[in-house]
Amino acid sequence: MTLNASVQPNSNGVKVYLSLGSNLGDRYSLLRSAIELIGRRIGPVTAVSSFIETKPVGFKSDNNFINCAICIKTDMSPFELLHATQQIEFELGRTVKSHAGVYSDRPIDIDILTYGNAHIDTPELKIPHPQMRKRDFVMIPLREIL
Ligand code: PH2
Ligand code: MG
Ligand code: MG
Repeated sequence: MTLNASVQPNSNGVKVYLSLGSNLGDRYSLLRSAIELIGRRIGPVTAVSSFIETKPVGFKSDNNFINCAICIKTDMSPFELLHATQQIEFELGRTVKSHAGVYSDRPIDIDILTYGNAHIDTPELKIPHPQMRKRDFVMIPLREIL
């Protein structure tokens, strides 16, 4: 994929904001492992928000989430980034993918919020994340690092 100047302002990569969540297993350590793998494989992590405990939104579960937001720089294209984050989810034990807004408990979820100022609308990937502004568990950590 060729990136135009508006999404790749300099050679240090595109600035990307990610939302991370976990509500199964050792939630803090899963988030820390995900951030470590993102830094090693995808690009430097330039900001990490506080980890906040949140009640599940959009589905019923007794397992609260830990959520955070991070900022990274990456040379990956949006789809390379999507596949790299999905690979990390898989390696950290994610087995079930959400379909059409039907959610379930998960050890790790990594969502792309924004990718530079790109707008992408495909079945596989939508950027900016269509639900992000409605979700406190996304926006509270995100505002902290913006
Ligand atoms: N993620 C969802 C659905 N609901 N609720 C909380 N509190 N935190 C999440 O990360 C979360 C959610 C879909 O990915
Ligand atoms: Mg999600
Ligand atoms: Mg997700």
